[in-house]
Amino acid sequence: MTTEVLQVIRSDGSVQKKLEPTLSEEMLRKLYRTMVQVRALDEKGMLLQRTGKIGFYVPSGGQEASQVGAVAALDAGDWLFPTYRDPGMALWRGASFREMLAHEFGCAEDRSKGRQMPNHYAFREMKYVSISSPIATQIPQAVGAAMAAKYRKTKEIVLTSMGDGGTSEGDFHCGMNFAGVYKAPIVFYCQNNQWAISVPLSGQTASESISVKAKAYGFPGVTVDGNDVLAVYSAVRQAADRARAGGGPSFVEALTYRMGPHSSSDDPKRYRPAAEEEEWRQKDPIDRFRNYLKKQGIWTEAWEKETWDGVRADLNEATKQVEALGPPTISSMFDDVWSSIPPVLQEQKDSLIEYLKKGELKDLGGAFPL
Ligand SMILES: Cc1ncc(C[n+]2csc(CCOP(=O)(O)OP(=O)(O)O)c2C)c(N)n1
Ligand SMILES: [Mg+2]
Repeated sequence: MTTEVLQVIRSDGSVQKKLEPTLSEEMLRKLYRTMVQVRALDEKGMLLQRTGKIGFYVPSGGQEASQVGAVAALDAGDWLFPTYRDPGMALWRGASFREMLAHEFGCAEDRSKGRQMPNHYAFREMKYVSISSPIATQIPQAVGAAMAAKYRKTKEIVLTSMGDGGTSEGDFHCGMNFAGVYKAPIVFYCQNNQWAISVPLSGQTASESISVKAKAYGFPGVTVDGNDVLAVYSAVRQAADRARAGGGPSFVEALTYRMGPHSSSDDPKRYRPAAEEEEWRQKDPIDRFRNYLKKQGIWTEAWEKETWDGVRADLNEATKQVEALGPPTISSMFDDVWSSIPPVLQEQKDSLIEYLKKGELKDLGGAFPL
């Protein structure tokens, strides 16, 4: 038996009519623009890292449809427990490049004050919960948040995202089991990008698919073409509706590909065949959606140019602004842990400030040491 893969947009842009969601032209344009934003942010992020301006970057090119299609299917008040490869979920909900780059630089305007790893965004007002570095630890947290929403009868639901590698963690199985038993209003969303750093999918699981694992926990699982933004949208929408209606959890697996390296510290040429990368380049999610928009009569060459030019101009402007901000104050490392600072720490803070006043410690560079 093999798992069926849901697809709405065929590779030439034609559509499986009976599966096509009804979306406004404005929504379709926003989906495309956000996917372009993700791709452009990637270009900028890698460039900034390679020129030594930021220490580290996690690209997500190839997974634009997976990120954006999923978040677009939720209500604005639903909770997100994402991974480091989900910047598109924040962009969809209105994060600005300035906020995102401030975080990458770990600069004075970074909401995490340079204390988190780059790409570990957090946007409280968007219910985009701070990324957890240890993979899959966000899953039990997300189930807990879903249970809280259920007890409070808020009608909010939760989506937690994970990679294929994340599904081998104990936290994945623990979260899935608990959610199944207690009918938590949650969508488990796996972006199966075929690799967990250098470990291929075949080294991750002997199951016929990842979505089939949901069956063992007593709820439905589907696999979709993750490079097809409308297929992702439809599957997540269905899962979200079910959760909101009290039907409990669902699992959605999006088949996609990490087109770039795992991070700026990785070189995939050392472990994966160029032919495989080429094969997936042919399935580029932005090209696929563009073909669809062309067939719908929405896309024009002028709009394409305007979209890319606008996004790149925004990014360049945000980069300039953020570069001028400088790092957080050194003494800010004493903030936010205690509601009132204990005497022993106050003493250390005072003595550090005294030391800094002497001017011997001038420039820490502000760079992440990786
Ligand atoms: C518990 C834990 N083990 C190992 C790591 C190191 N690590 C970081 S990312 C990663 C691979 C994750 O792969 P996957 O879940 O498929 O997500 P992807 O990076 O492909 O999006 C590993 C092993 C970690 N961060 N946390
Ligand atoms: Mg992976």
